[in-house]
Parts: sequence; C-alpha cells; structure tokens
Amino acid sequence: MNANEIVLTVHPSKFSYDPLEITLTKGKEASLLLKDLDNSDHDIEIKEITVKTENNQYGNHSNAQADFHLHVSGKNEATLTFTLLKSGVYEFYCSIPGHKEMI
Ligand SMILES: [Cu+2]
Repeated sequence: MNANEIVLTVHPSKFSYDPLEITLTKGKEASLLLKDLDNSDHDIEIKEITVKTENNQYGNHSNAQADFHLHVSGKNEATLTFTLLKSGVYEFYCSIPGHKEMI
C-alpha cells in the first residue's frame, strides 16, 4: 500500500484523539483509520478543507456541512482515503454535540 496511512485513536472516558496533530502531504493520497476505543460514536470533521475522496463517505451524517467527515461507531473503526489538494492548517474535531468542547 503506497498511501500515507494515518491512525487516529479515540480514547474512552475522557474523550480525546491520539495524536492531536496530523501532518499531511499535499497531493499525496492518505488513508485515515479512525479507531474508536470508546463505547460511544465519534467522528472527525474538518471545515473548509479541499480534499478529493475516493469513496465519498460523508455518509453517516447526511446533513454534514463539513468538507471532511468520517463517522465511527462505538468500539469500531472506519477508514477514509483522501488526497489533500490545498495546503494549510486545519482544525479537526468531533461534531457530535458536546464532544468538541471536551477535546
Ligand atoms: Cu465524539
């Protein structure tokens, strides 16, 4: 597999991502594996990012207004393969009500 593989883990109880920062290379395909060790659902969302996705997985939240959205159910994992098209610094967060404040 030549895609840049990134693993992001959500830890139980005190909800936080590990790692808190990800570095991507513009124009290079990356595969993000979101691993949820918690019992509740979580997601990763980024607004105003320009990405190209292979399998347009905005899916689980059909009303998502973000440009990047990956949902994972509790004790599960989900993957999104995408390519960053524009460099910049972007904030990622969980869009589930109340979770963003807890990061
Ligand atoms: Cu969450």
